[in-house]
Amino acid sequence: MDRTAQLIARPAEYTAVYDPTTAAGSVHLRAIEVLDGNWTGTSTVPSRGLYPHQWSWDSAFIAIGLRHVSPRRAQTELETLLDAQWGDGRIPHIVFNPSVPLDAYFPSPDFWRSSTAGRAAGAPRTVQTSGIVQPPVHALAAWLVHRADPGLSRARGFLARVYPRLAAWHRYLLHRRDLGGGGLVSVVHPWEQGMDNAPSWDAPLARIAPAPARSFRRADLAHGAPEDRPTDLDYGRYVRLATDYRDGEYTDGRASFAVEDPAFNALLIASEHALARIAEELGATGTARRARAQRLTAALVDRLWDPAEGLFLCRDLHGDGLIRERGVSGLVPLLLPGLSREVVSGLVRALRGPHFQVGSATRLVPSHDLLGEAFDPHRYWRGPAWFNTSWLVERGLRLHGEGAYADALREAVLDVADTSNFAEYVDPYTGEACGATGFSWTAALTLDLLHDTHGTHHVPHGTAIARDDSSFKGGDRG
Ligand code: 9WN
Repeated sequence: MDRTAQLIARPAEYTAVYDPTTAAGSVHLRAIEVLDGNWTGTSTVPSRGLYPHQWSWDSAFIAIGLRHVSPRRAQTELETLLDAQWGDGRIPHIVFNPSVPLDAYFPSPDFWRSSTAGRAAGAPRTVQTSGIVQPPVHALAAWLVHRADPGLSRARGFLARVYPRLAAWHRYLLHRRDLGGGGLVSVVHPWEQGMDNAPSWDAPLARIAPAPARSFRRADLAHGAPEDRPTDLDYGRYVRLATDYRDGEYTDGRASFAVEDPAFNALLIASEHALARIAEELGATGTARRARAQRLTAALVDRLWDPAEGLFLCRDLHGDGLIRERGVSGLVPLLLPGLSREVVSGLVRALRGPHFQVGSATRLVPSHDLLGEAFDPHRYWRGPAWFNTSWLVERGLRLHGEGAYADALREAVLDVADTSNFAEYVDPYTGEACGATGFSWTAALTLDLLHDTHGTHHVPHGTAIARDDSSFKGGDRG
């Protein structure tokens, strides 16, 4: 749908389906209220204050939850994002809302200058975006959104319209971002991987000369405690990397920061499997895509698996190979089918072992090694637990037959989302809220877990459009 059509679309189409009398005060209803409050009419902001635009991987997670209460809105969420896709196939990490003041978020559109600096790469003329990307969760989200209401999806030609765009997105990543030549995709900025200040970036970032502090003004500190956010030095380096990329007209292949990350690549593989299903639904064959997903899985294990750790690690293309920091990113590949028994049991051991302590001392999956020097239970991606990563790990546990562990993690996610008021992230030991509350992907993934056909929680009668798809493992969450 084009932007004008979206703006004039009848709001009733986007109404969440629930029964407030049955569900008053419930976590389910409150999660829907968060998403309603963050909905702009064409997409959902991650958080009204801190992140007032549309973010790429946030929108994919949001659509995965929204599909249970408004499949139409979930489709629109993804369509709005895809309308901002660049000609070279990249999906930008932020799509800016022109009615939000420039100083509400940094870096703002006048920093990225997408429509001029990105012209050669095919940036859209009418909408302003950033020039970097985020993890490719979108094809997985599109497939799950389709499954929530196949009738509506077919009637609107949803998959037929998004498929070529998603295919171009994967092509961009596989052709322009295989900077190491080993088949995997590299990120060229920590914001691309989505776990901005993870300790894994410390070594590759240390080589980057920070932009002077006086050359930019952070907006995030107006909304969050400085000790829960990245440091000024981190920001100086983020700004330097983004400035250099922009000044090179967003041309790939020259980056001074280039890292192969396990979560980013695992999400690409999961999305490639989803694209195979989408192709089949559209009457084509998914064989080539499935074969590619298998090749990528082999490359992931070959390049990033550390058998001694029982964990995937990041690879620094300009440094000494594997970065020896244990992060949640290294656990995310558990969501993939086609892993050897050795890899699966290594990951489950790592999850429950001393470095992450899931099932014992921690409530959700910490973002970083509890025993690592850099661990900090409150500072953003250096220790706190985030709901999207726990959701991905829960999915992996279930896929690999670890139903009891998956159930326990699911229960914990639902409980902490509720008590933290849908926090952006939490102290992994106590579940204490950090960052923003009323955070969209926390609310959305809560809704998704509430609709899990395998778990013990059930949404109240009449509160949702639950769909079962018994044709593949994982019910409607497959
Ligand atoms: C930079 C929106 C985004 C998430 C990221 C999270 C944070 C942005 C920021 O917020 O990053 O993209 O300003 O810190 O790290 O994962 O997509 O929720």
